[in-house]
Amino acid sequence: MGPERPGCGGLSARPGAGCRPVVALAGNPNTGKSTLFNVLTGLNQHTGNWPGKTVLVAQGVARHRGRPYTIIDLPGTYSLLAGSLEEQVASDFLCFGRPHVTVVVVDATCLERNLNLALQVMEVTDKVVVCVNLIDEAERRGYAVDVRTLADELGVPAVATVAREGRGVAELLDVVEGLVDGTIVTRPRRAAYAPEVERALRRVESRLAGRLPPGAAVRWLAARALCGDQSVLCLLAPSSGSDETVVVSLPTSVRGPFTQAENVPAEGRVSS
Ligand SMILES: Nc1nc2c(ncn2[C@@H]2O[C@H](COP(=O)(O)OP(=O)(O)OP(=O)(O)O)[C@@H](O)[C@H]2O)c(=O)[nH]1
Ligand SMILES: [Mg+2]
Repeated sequence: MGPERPGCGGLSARPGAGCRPVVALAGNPNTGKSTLFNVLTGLNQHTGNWPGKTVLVAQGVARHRGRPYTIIDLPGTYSLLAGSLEEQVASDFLCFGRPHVTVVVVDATCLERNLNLALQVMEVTDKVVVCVNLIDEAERRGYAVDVRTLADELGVPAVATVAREGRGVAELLDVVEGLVDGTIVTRPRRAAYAPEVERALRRVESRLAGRLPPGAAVRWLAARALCGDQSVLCLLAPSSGSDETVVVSLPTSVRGPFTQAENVPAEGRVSS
């Protein structure tokens, strides 16, 4: 990992967290993450700046069936393809911090927009549960959300909640426990890319593999590199003595599946 890419920094999930499982709350802005966080932790939290950044991240402890969990309230983000500082922090934590479980909090009243992030998180990790929050608001508007079918379609558990009233939170924690213990096994639905994209991904993955900590989200980071994400491309910086140069680029026509971000350059040139 490059020095400017601290990953999870002081909020490291695995090292230093003892045996307490780490659970990240991710989601679009305003989906009820902090409300859920407060219910889970009983406001037993502290907030701190992301190392080297000005993004506030709250961290607290939840207990379920006598077992403690570290809960991380990530900043609201529409995408893991880092555009804003918040997106970068959330993406870095999920890619490098490797929480044991990621809860993607989605707004039941606008599922379609929210599921974009859920699908991206499912590219990074298979330890995912979708928390369909604001169910009360959806019901008030006459929407019925079929959480079971949603879970079947996504290949990961989905739980309906009303975080503001604590509804569904115990069930959510049961699922988190099952994911941590491995009694719940997911099969995240993942994007199938065109053959040329898959070939490019494999090529970048193999170059990234030896430069990342074990368990890092290599495929997702390779996708970010193909989108021209400089922070990932810098991980492919030349090893000393190497003068080999690799051009990582994709035609615009095949970059669509990866990103809708406007600030992603058309191609990234890296040395490796
Ligand atoms: N009706 C209803 N309102 C909720 C629910 N959960 C949260 N809210 C409300 O939704 C608003 C946003 O909640 P937050 O917890 O701040 O949302 P957030 O995801 O942390 O927002 P950001 O940190 O900006 O990304 C607040 O007014 C909450 O009271 C819910 O289940 N039902
Ligand atoms: Mg919040």
